[in-house]
Amino acid sequence: MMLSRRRLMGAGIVGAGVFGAMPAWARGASLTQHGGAVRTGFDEVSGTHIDLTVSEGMRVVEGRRGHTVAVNGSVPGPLLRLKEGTTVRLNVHNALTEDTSIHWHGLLVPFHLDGVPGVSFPGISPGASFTAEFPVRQAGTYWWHSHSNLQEQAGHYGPIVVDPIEPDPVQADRDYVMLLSEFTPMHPHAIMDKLKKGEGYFNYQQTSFTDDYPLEAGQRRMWGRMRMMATDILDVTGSTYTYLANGHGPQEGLEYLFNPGERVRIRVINGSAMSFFNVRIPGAKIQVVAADGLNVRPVPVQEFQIGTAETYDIVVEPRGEAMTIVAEAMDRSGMAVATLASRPGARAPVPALRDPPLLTMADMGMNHGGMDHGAKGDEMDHSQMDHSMPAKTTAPEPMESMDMSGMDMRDTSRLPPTVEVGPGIDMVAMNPVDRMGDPGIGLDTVPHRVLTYKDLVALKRNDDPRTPSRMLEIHLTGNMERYMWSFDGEKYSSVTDHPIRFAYDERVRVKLVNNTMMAHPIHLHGHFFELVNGAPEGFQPQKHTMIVQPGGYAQFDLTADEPGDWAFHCHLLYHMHSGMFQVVSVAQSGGAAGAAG
Ligand SMILES: [Cu+2]
Repeated sequence: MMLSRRRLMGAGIVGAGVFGAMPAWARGASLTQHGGAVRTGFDEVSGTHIDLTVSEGMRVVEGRRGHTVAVNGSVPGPLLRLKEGTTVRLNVHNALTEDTSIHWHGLLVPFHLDGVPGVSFPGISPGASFTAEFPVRQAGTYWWHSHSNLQEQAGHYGPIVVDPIEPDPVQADRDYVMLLSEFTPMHPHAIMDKLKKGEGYFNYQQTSFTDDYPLEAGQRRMWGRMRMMATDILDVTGSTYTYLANGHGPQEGLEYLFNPGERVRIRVINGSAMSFFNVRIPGAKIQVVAADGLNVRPVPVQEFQIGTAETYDIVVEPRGEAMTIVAEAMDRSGMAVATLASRPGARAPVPALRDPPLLTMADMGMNHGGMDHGAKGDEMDHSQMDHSMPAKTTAPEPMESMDMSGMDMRDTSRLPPTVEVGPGIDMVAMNPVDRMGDPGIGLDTVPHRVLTYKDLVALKRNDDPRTPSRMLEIHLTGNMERYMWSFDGEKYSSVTDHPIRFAYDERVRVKLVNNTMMAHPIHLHGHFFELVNGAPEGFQPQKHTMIVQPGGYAQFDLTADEPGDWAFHCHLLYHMHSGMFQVVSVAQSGGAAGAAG
């Protein structure tokens, strides 16, 4: 049965009555002045000439009201539906009272159209417009978002789907987008201030004398001595965030319709500012068919973690009347929810949040011999906690038997000379290991199959068979207490930058060493890189964003064949804003590097 994708993409939008009126945003006016409300969910815009208007307004999510930045009057903004092989002209109009920008996340574009103020263009002034016209060179699932200030947190983002020229290897009867994000009534700058003032401000799961975490006295003393917290999983949590699926809170009933026996494709996009999600559909088998827009050999899993800015396409064959899609925040402080429904209004049970995970020795970069992942049962009595699954084990690796006295988490002599040692570094991973096979924080002991980067294999052979000619090692560094984040100890500022330089068409292996205890989703603009994940030669999966697990390292191979200056940064918004950002400068063919500085 051929179904209208346009209609289906918008399924689940509430308050559809608003669509009829000519909204204020269509005239480029501020929603605030007109007293208009920002709509939830998105329309679709397609064709070769597309207009996007950025404006502000108020938005209510599950009874909580907040200032928001909307595009074409909705949060998320409209789905850009593009066609591979066409040339698209995107006009961005700024109806805000401050500068704005749009970055086309994952799309291969000339660098001056990439939408990063201060790197590739000056930004779009209030009242001004910017046009990006470029050939669409790829197919797949991507997204767009502001790269100005902290606008992304306030709602300035939306999905991109590019239809392929050639027949799609992924066959499905239904094709949906599930864009994950967060809502907070708090102003993004207020969040930034709170993060600067006190570590763990949003962490309501801190360890204390009266908690019931499975930590023993010795372990508690160890964490205390290091002035670190085993529950420091996400910086901003469900204490202020409502987690959203296509702009809908978990009570707001986003649903995707299906007929029994159909194959349903869901394009899962993590368009959040600060959240990692664990996605599962209890009772369903999930096949991961694409990562960051590019096809992979289908991987059957029951759960996967999606870092901020990553995308995964999945295929499911839902059974029964309804199935719940759960996107649980990595720290399990909340979830986004949607339903696969065989008829409107059909619902399946929503599982309770699982126990909050704890960081482990591996997350501190302390790899010790004989560490046996997943072998330790959790015999603690968690009767105080809300259990969704019996015998769930989120217990940390046993530490009580270890002699902690020889461990110095701040031994900066372990860092290479390329790292600038200063107050911006409060931790050094002692023995970082390749954590490509890691399913992500809190998922190493779940009793079902979870995706890891090692499962990903490109569907098509990669273009560039060359062995990298050099290795570039970059350290992810930070000071949690001061909320400072950096690459190689150097907080980014436009005044002091010296970009990472690549020769044109150079093939480089980049090793990212994470000296912090947080997972960072690192994004390179303008390119795809190949994960060094042990995939068969020529079939390393290509991505634009890669999670580097805490205390570990991850590697990618890059062919630097897109000349110009490109942003390279952690995609956690407040990490980027606090300095975990750098410019990558790729030289013109046969010329000097593009950067001026
Ligand atoms: Cu980060």
